[in-house]
Amino acid sequence: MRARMALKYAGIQVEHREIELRNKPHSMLIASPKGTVPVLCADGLVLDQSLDIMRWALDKSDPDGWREVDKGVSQAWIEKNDGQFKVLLDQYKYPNRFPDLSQGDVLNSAIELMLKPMEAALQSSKYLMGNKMSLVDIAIFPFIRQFAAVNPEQFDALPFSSVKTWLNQQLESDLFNSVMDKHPTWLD
Ligand SMILES: N[C@@H](CCC(=O)N[C@@H](CS)C(=O)NCC(=O)O)C(=O)O
Repeated sequence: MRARMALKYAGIQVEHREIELRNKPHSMLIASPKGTVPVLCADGLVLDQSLDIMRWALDKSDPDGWREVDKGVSQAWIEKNDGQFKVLLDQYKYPNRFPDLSQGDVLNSAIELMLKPMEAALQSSKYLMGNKMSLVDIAIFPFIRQFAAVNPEQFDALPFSSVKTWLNQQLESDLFNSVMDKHPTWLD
């Protein structure tokens, strides 16, 4: 989702090949044996990390200055999201895979790690890195969207009104909605 959003924002046209994860096309695995999505083939490169695709797109065009933020702080947010928070998100999404973990503990860890710091940042500015949207908001938003969707009632009951406002603003944005269209499945 975040790779699609960055490509769209940068105005980059791609040939979009939607694939089925259960039936990965040979051409995809030839390009990227890692077998995860997204994969971007462009400029003679194969980029198979969504963050790399985002950065590649913004190197081409960054009309609203999504990368004009403090590098250390933005990197710290993204590393925390893609690292520890992603682990908690999977534990929260797939409790059957983690029978030894308590869902309450997982939720509390996610709150302490991510939601509380996000709420603090978003109480003082509209976006995570200040009053302008940045790469950090787009990189993190799909993960918070997934987190909220696991148990919407539980998420709604959390005392993080600024995070909810930020999430809703992203969900209602033209950019997000413009990348949500369905594509036919690519067959080699
Ligand atoms: N760090 C990678 C993670 C990519 C990833 O794990 N993608 C999942 C889907 S969200 C996937 O393709 N899994 C392979 C599979 O389920 O077979 C990125 O951000 O691009």
